[in-house]
Amino acid sequence: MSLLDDLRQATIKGDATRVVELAELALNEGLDADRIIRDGLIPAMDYIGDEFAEGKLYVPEMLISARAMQAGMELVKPLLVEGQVETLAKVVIGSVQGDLHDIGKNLVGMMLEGAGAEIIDLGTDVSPASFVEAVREEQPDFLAMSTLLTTTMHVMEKTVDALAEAGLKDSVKVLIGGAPVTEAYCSEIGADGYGTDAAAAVSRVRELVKG
Ligand code: B1M
Repeated sequence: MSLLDDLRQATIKGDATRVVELAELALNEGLDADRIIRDGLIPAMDYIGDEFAEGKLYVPEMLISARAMQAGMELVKPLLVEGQVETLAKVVIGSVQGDLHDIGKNLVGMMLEGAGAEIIDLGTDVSPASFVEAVREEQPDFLAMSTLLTTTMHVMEKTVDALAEAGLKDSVKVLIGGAPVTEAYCSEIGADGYGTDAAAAVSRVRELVKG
């Protein structure tokens, strides 16, 4: 088995110590952080999600694997965020109200930080009112919202509406993403940009900054 296969297996088993060891080994062997995340950690989460959907494992196992993935991401984070001098944009980011998933949101935040953005992370379960408050206080260039649940997607629309009601919609660009989100949904709710994954989110921010 390759190192990345071992990393996938350790993440699936939720063995955070082994995940960190293997990620370190992979870095020492010259694999870059992006490859470790893309070909090691994310496929493990996809596998866990499929097994959960088929009723073969349950929330506690998902949580343990997620913690192992987070441990791996913490290790590679410095490599994703190093080396930027100029600030690309100021970004307020969070997972929407009702959604506790944060791995994808964290990854988007890290990649944006790596591209030179200043990140203000509001965490998970962020209400429209809290997003609006943060936009008013921080005056960011972007408001980035993540959700993985079909049941919480509508909060993105509510947040866009709340921004408009507060007279702040034109002062900030709204970027959305997460598994159930689509380009069509982005247009439908009046958001400014959509990213399929963290790399796409960075590209979208760069495009929107250029105008
Ligand atoms: Co949950 N969960 N979960 N879960 N979980 C999913 C999302 C699910 C698809 C699993 C499944 O059924 N196959 C399913 C959602 C189904 C649906 O709505 N259609 C699901 C469910 C049902 C639930 C619960 C309801 C289960 C329950 O309690 N019965 C519950 C909800 C809790 C809540 O939020 N209120 C729940 C709980 C959990 C845990 C807490 C156990 C844990 C989360 C831990 C954590 O995040 N700290 C968890 C996990 C780990 C998952 C899976 C297995 C993995 C998610 C993940 O981290 N993926 C997931 C199945 C799956 O995704 N395959 C599943 C890796 C991550 C890097 O990818 O987050 O998709 P992702 O981010 C991607 C893109 O989406 C994109 O970029 C990232 C990659 O580069 N992206 C953006 C994300 N945000 C973006 C923002 C952007 C741009 C791109 O711009 C702003």
